[in-house]
Amino acid sequence: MKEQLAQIRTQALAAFSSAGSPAALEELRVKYLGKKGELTAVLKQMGRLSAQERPAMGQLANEVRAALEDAIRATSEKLAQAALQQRLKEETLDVTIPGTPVRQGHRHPMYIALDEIKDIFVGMGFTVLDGPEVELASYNFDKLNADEGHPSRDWSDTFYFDSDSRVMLRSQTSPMQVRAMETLPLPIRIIAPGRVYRKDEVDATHSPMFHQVEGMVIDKNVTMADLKGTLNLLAEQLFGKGTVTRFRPHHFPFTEPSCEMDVQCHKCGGQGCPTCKGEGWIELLGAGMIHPNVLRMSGIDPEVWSGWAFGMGLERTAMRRFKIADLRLIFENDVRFLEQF
Ligand code: 2NM
Repeated sequence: MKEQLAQIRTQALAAFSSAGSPAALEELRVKYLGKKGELTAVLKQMGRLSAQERPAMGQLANEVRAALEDAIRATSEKLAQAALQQRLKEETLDVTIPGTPVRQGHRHPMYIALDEIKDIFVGMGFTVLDGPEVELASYNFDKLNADEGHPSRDWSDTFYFDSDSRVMLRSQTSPMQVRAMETLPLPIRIIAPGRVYRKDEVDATHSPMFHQVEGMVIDKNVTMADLKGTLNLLAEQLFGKGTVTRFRPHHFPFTEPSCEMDVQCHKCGGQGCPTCKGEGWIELLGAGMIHPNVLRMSGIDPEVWSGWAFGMGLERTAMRRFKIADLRLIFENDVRFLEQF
């Protein structure tokens, strides 16, 4: 029995010290110290010993047990330490490694131009209005004096939602002007920038969605002179002092008289070049004195009040402002392009 105990001790200690994991160690603990373990089996034989032999053998057995338990505790600690070191090694975080740069976007040049336009008009006492892009045809056409047969009402030009042509994507921001006339107290000075939609194919100068800024003034004794003075100021503040403009007669259903305003070509100074297609002038906006019918339909007495209005394409204005050659650059949103402004 003595030899048995010595053998168990030697074998167990050797086994414990080579255990590679806590699980393996636990298996060994059960193998030697468990209920059906090898040491336990020896202890069960103690009953067969004589009364003289028993105390010494009992002491020896207890010593072996204590030695095994100590060894298990030590090995368990050693394994835990090793596991911790391994985890620390795996989870090493080098805080000195440079981070992945986050690519910054850039404000779109068209919105830079719009901010400038807003500032110019706000400086003259105008309010900036926002409105729905899904509009009633009555606001987009009827109340703007565009009669039933007007070509822009055609299905091939306008995005309608219903077969009765009553609800549509606005084709201009003028419906906002009508809403302003119906709701705001007079006098009115507003601009209405925003998206508008027309059934156009994409090319160098067209897109089915583009941006407009429209504006209007309604007060007593407002004349064409106010229109010209204000729009000349817009051109000078947007394109620089000394910018030359001209007004040509035109026709719109919602204004009478109507005109278009050109700015002299910045590239050639009016001589004619590829930028202005040999014209010397570049068209900037349409404008006119608000038609008495339009005022009347919105409940404003044209005998007392008069007003002027204008509409301009924002993409083309931004292209002129920043000398951008192709409309598609405006819509592509390539950051390398945007960053140049
Ligand atoms: C343009 C040209 C001329 C315009 C007119 C109105 C309203 F509502 F007051 F009648 N809003 N916008 C207008 C006038 C728009 O765009 C080329």
